Amino acid sequence: MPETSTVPALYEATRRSLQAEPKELPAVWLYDERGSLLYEEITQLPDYYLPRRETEILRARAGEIAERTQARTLVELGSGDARRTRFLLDALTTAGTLDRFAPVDVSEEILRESSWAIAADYPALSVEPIAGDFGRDLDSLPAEGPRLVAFLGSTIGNLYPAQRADLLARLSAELGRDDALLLGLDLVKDPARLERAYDDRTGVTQAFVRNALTAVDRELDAMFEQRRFVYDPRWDAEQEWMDIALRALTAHTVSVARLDLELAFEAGERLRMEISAKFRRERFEPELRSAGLRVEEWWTDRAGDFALVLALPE
Ligand code: SAH
Ligand code: AVI
Repeated sequence: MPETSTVPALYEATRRSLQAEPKELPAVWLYDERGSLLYEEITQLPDYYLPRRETEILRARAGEIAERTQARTLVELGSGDARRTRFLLDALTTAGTLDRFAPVDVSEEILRESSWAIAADYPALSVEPIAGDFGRDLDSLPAEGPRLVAFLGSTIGNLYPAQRADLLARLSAELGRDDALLLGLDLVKDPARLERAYDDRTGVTQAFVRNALTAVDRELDAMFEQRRFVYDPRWDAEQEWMDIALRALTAHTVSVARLDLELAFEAGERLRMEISAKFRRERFEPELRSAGLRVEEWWTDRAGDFALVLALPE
């Protein structure tokens, strides 16, 4: 689970979310060791097109990104197994500018493993992992520029618009003249395709989401029972996000001992586990602008499913 310093903040955030309307669990609970492995399995699913589309763009553009940014430091937020980051590491190594990689992730196990693997495969690189929450712990990023901050996989879509605005504003304040931001964004598309991507036939996505309940039961001495909930992912057309929840089958109460909470669920009540926002250029570009960033490049894959955006401070 998360680094010790982030635990009290996570517990407090969990209490607030569980008492909110609708009830919710912070998405960080999805990424314990098993959750990170399940997410890696998701990235191999035919219905979950995101990583393949992002790979297509990275393959085509990594060289150009390296040339434009001349990055000496690559920071990656929510790095996970950093599989697709290797396109950037390769291109920046070839360009001869990179000497430091700083992956930031709340899931310590996957951070440790991926840092070891990258340090072994890129021996000239200084690998400096930061175990922490990118919503809180951006103060300790390495200072040596030019820096490229990558936030891949459309993980920015797992933040609410206000959290997203806050993160973009803080990144913009952190970035110097020579630094750049690289964002992977899943784009709005046919809802049927989106719903299939989050409700795959093999049930891996459902297992990934349900695993967060198991994590909360274990870590917070909670008594969530899987059989009392059904998996309920929905496209919210107004917000343009996937709203991913578990829905209570019957009215019942759940105790969360470490938070001293008794939660009453009504029959049919949803417990939101995450949102996954989808983007359009005409809506996202103004968001970047309000944060003091501008789009330098907006690349998409051939099918127009996914975008990779290079943004610079204004
Ligand atoms: N970038 C990888 C992994 C995406 S999965 C890819 O594109 O495939 C999302 C990653 O973000 C997970 O590794 C998870 O542990 C991490 N994560 C989620 N919320 C986080 C937070 N608030 N702070 C830091 N890392 C977070
Ligand atoms: C990490 N993040 C971008 C994934 C997504 O698509 O929102 C998490 C995920 N949830 C279910 N499947 C994948």
